[in-house]
Amino acid sequence: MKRIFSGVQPTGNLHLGNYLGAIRNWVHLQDEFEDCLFCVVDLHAITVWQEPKDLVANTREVAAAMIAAGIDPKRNVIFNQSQVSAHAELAWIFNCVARLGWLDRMTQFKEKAGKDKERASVGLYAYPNLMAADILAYKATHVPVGEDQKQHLELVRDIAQKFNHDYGQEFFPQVEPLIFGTATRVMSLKDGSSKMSKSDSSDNSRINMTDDIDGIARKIKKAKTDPEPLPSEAQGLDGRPEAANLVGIYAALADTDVEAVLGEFGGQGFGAFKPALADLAVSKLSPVQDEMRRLMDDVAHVDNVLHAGAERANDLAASILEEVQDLVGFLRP
Ligand code: AQP
Repeated sequence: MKRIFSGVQPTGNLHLGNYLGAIRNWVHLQDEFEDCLFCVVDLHAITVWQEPKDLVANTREVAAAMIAAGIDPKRNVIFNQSQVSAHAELAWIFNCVARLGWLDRMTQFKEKAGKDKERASVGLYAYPNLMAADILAYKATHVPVGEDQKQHLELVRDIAQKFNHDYGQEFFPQVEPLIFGTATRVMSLKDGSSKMSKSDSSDNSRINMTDDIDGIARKIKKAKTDPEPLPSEAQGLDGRPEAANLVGIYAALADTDVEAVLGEFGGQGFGAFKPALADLAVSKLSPVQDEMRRLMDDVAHVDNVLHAGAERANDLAASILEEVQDLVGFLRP
């Protein structure tokens, strides 16, 4: 059986990278896979400090974005992680399966902890173990993610393999990452070498899903570029990260590829390309944003979706967790 699991952290500033690299792809997957769980991963969010009232609002915002983008809550399970205790329970078991050396190699921890890793939370360090629990609590087989999560998924496979080996049973499946689309890594509008990120201190580095039309146009206009016109072939983007990023964003929004975009805009400068990109971004994002705003005004509906989703997720995870507890040797009622 094929089952999809994926998640987004409710850490505020949901951005175009989250939309193009994750949420929008999930909309397509719901037609391909019968069994999809999409999770607002609030347990992951608190690995760095979150103001409690912001966390609640951001949890609803991510759920609203999923629904507004076209993920059907009736056909899929949409829920927030903390409502399903199996995630935390299985994560503890995986804390005891994963090895320190494996976590030491995780580049995301190094990036997020920065120079002062002594002050990072233990949760941030153990984040990939919780991610393994998110996926394996449902024995999910496929996980759509952006490029940045590839290393964590390899660790999920290692944890599953070691658990199966230690407890002598092919219990957990080997998870396959699904990395697809033209926007697997949307970069910062201010620096083409770092990824567009919720936590970037510069708001101009990203297009937020809550930005209005003027904000989107202004940020694209101010985006860093170089003085050369756009090339006619993709190869000509080598060594031009900011140009490559804007062309990639255009291609993803237009549902086409980089070659087709360069076929249209090759030879033209950014003075012509940026307004076209801004118009495209506004026309593609506005309907989703309008629906997001409508949903954010209907908090009861969003909460009901998350609650109903959590009940279904709990049903799916409970029997898997019981089997794990039996394998590990935990006495249970
Ligand atoms: N820039 C990006 N381009 C493409 N995909 C991206 N994703 C994140 N950034 C980009 C994908 O979005 C999904 C949810 O990500 P997350 O909420 O777990 O956040 P993150 O990967 O830690 O990155 P963020 O959103 O920028 O947050 P911070 O600033 O905290 O690092 C994932 O599938 C991810 O691949």
